[in-house]
Amino acid sequence: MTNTIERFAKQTAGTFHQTSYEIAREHYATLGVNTDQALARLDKIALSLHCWQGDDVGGFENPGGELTGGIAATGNYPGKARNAEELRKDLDLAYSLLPGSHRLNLHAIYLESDHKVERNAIEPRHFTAWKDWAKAGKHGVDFNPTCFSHPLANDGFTLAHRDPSIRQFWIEHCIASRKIGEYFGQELGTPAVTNIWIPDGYKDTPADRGAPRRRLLEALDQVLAEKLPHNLDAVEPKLFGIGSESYVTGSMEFYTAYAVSRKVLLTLDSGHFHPTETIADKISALLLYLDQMLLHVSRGVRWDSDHVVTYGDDLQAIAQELVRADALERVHIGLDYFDASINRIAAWTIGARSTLKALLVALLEPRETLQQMEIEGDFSSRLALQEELKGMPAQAVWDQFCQQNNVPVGMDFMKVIKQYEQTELSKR
Ligand code: RNT
Ligand code: ZN
Repeated sequence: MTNTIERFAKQTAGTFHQTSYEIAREHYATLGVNTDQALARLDKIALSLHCWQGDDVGGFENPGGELTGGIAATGNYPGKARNAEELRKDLDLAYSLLPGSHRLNLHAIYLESDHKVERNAIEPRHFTAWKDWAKAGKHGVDFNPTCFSHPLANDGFTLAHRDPSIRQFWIEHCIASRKIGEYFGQELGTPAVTNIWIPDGYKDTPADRGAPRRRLLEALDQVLAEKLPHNLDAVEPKLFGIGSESYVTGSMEFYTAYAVSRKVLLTLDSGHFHPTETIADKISALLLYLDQMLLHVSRGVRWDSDHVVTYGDDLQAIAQELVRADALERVHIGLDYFDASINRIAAWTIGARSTLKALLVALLEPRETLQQMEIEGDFSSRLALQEELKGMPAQAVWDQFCQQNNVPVGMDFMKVIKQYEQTELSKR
């Protein structure tokens, strides 16, 4: 396998010529699209890379502990990060293969401490190494309380638990997490988005759907009571999880109304809806009522399976909506998937590069022309142009973006990853 990629990379190395970009630029110019402007805009977009792809959502609080909460990473590809140092090293490699400057999305269980720290007692000092690393690499950091993989989450409820003491524990954990978000926001000079996702729900038909929702509402109000200027709060709805197929307390309707009434961010995870339901069309509607949003870009295959994001229709539609709705300033873009069956650094890199490419293609749309056709009622031309655009030389513009950012062009990034596999991952 390694030989194939080495041979392939050798053959393709340097096949990108500046002239390809120049031709593409001219081609786009005939449609009134300025490719240089699109690249300049793309350069400003920071994706939030999810730390949990690097170790199958394990974290370092309880090494070897079970992943619970109705989510699952399948596969046993060798070389996963076993500690924070290894994870940061792997992340450094992934970032070096991405054009542009990007953020890190950290979960509470990735804390560093030489003794066990209860989740409701986590503090910024458990994250100083992450802060130093982020500062050095100029990464903004986003944060998440971890309301799963814990004995007090074992019966399937956390913030909506009927037992007040268990509920209190998770309220305290979420408050502590927000303070860590605030710490990162302040230290790094860019606000952290702290996203609350809880697994709470029932496997089978509940007798009372309302009571847990009321408890969740009251718990969230307690969690969010204190204003933290460098922290942005987000809440993430879900339709179902493994073991919560019939009822999830934090549903789309629950959190949409919550986010609108409490003026917090709503998180849309592309895997959290009915299998054929996509999130692109939700963005422009919700942005009429919300100041900002968070996306968890993921890929469900038949269920919320968290496959690596690929350059498909769903991803393109999300990117188009962000650009067409002029929403890039208001929507934070995070990735959320965990595939343990392939090289984990490749998983990050492939998903992030595809997301950036989708954003680029959206930025290369002759938006005003298409909208003008629509205004004039010329839907035939709108359709014709939409189809024409699919064959435009976007790949040459993407290659140019990689080249001008000094990151590998084309498949060359896989060669770097394969090398790292030999020198680093194979030793783990
Ligand atoms: C679970 C949610 C949530 C998690 C992460 C690990 O379905 O998507 O965002 O994936 O918190
Ligand atoms: Zn998510």
